[in-house]
Amino acid sequence: MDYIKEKLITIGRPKAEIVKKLQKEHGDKVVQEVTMGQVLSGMKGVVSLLTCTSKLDPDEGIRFRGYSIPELREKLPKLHEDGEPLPEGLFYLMLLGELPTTEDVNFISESWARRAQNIPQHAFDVINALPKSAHPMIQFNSAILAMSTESHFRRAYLAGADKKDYWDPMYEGVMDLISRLPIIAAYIYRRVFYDEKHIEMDPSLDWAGNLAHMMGYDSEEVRRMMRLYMVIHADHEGGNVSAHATHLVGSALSNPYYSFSAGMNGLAGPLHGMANQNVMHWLQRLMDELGTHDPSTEQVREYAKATLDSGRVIPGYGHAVLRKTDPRFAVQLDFANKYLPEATLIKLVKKVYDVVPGLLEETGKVKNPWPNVDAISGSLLSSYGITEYPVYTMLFGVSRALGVLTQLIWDRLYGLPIERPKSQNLDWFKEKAGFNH
Ligand code: AMX
Repeated sequence: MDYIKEKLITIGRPKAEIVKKLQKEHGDKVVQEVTMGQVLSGMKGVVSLLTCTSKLDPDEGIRFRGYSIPELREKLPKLHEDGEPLPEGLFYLMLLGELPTTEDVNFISESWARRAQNIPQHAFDVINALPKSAHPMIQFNSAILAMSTESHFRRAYLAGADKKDYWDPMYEGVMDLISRLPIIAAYIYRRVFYDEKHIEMDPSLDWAGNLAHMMGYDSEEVRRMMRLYMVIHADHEGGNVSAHATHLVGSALSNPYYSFSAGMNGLAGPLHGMANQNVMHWLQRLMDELGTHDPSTEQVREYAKATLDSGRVIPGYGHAVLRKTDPRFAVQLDFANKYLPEATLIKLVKKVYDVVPGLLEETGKVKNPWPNVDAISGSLLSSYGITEYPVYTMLFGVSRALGVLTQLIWDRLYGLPIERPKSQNLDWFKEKAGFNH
């Protein structure tokens, strides 16, 4: 057993005992009252999940095991003094709840580089069987499902593993799956946009650096941006669609490939991860229709207003939980101000930021008029030359694996049961409301 697994089980067993105790001895404690409005608005604010990897505050934004993004940028190991933290370090933090050393990060980097070597050929065959015009998320998810033939978890379950040991094959599967996602994503990218001219992985590189390398970007600048991108998209508490779907499917003891694939189907929705691609289409159409890359603030306002008047959402703005500017937006803006002060798209993003919150507030119905992570992430990628918008959600997905799959290991450590909330029909809700029509 490697030392990370040793640590995990040492930390995990007592916590699993606490979860059991809470269930058994405090099971009848009322934790919250739930209103009809909450249920009918998609369970907003209803506490119904146990998630330890990260926590989202409406005003402050995300904290990963207690650390904000600015703190992570300071405290997690980096390759260079002025670099960005390595996602391997964030994975370690989310898994074990403590900050990693450089040696810990190197251990994970090497483990992922080794595990990434064994992708079954049929995962690539499945991708190749799809038309190149199929959205990258279709290709990505098909490959993820195809790789479930390799599932340690499935094999261990069929072999009759003890329930309290399920976390172990889950850990093995999660490590394999995370290690392979950059290869799969880069393969799809080069297949669709670079005439199938694939680039081999470089085992000496870190996980995110390798992704940039295999996509065809070898400058230290792009690698730095990719590390930031992979860190900030990694997790957003347990109730968002991709995290919740992964957890829900995992609760049926589905293997990590099935579970993560479910999460990725959710990420592909326009109100969730696909928003990053849609922001770019929205900005591109704005520039095309106005015939300029440098529109006036008034022109941007009119364009945004026309979007709202036609009954569409402005992508990249609003959030189901956040009530302030997303710190993931703020950190990317900070990064862009430092490294890309003259980038046309970043200037446009700032103009949109100047006018859209006010317009959304004027509607009187939008609960959060501020930008989310997707309002700028595509402009950052595009400014570094990664201009193919359809791959943006897939890159989000590669990063999201870090958080949701770490939580899946913890779900099995805690021995969480199958998830089964109660549903009711309309008559039940009408009766509760005393609604007699
Ligand atoms: N533009 C226009 N209208 C918006 C809006 C936006 N950006 N954000 C919210 N609204 C509207 C809603 O559509 C809803 O309208 P309705 O009452 O007519 O149905 C009303 O405002 C109230 O919605 P809400 O309670 O403020 O938001 P929500 O929790 O229901 O939805 C979200 C949250 C993110 C889906 C929504 O803000 C949205 O559609 N934003 C644009 C898409 C986007 O950027 N998604 C990415 C989110 C981050 C992520 O997951 N990656």
